[in-house]
Amino acid sequence: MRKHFGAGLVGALYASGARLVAAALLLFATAGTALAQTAQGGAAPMIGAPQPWGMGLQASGGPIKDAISSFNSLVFWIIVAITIFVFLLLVWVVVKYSAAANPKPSRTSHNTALEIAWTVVPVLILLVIAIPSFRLIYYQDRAVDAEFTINVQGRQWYWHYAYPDQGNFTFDSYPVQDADIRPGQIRALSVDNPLVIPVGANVRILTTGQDVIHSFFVPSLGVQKYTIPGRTLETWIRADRPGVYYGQCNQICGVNHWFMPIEVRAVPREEFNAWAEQARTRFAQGLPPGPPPSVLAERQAQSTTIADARR
Ligand SMILES: [Cu+2]
Repeated sequence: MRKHFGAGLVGALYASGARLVAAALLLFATAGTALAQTAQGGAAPMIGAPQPWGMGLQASGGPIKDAISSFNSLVFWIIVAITIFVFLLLVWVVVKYSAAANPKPSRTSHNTALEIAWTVVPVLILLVIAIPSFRLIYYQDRAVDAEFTINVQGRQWYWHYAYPDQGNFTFDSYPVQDADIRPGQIRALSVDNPLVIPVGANVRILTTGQDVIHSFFVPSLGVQKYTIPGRTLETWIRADRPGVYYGQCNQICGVNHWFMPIEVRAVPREEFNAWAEQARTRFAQGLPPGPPPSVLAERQAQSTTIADARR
């Protein structure tokens, strides 16, 4: 009976210890990548995009992502501390309570103080995680002092954007086809009509879906919001550095799901005003609500060909 108890305990500790050491190694590697990304930051326009072999979070282009990154660091260091603690505990148990070192195990079956501690300490750790976590959720939830609003509508399979405060022009956004990619553009992320915002402005984003659930996701700006038919959800973005921030619909929404990359260009105020002025004229006629079925069929055929070529 006593023997079983000891073997079970050591076995369980060993299994969780091995898992945690593996997790710790992965997390150290992640932290290294994040530090390297921070070191690369400079005055040049930022490119918020995935990188080959990137393991950490994407670099931050604004305050929401800053908050996400710092919350991520908090949880990371808590995990590191727990991992080290469990590992040391494991070593201590193995060395001190092996059959050779401890031939006559104690008959202790419980220890009230210890049991209170291992209940209360995890609760405290969870509180330390939960409080900033909820704060972050509410921070992302509503735009405070938003300068203007952009309506984002997910459609099968493209994005439809509207700028109600700049003359209510609307436009559609499609990915640049592989054959048309120019230097500086990124395959499957660059689009024909990017979303343009002024640097430093709080921009309210209202999302809705036309057909199925899509998701507006731009990691470097720390935004992800579902676009749900019949519902309007709110969130906001702010880019503190000029640059190009890429994202995608990250809700599997149908066969042409990949047709929904997002490109956000954060530009100086004057440039934004000039763009809005020009966009008002350019999109004044109002684009048709979506491409005609023939174009859709053609695009679907193209994407199938591309998918075949990749196989
Ligand atoms: Cu989608």
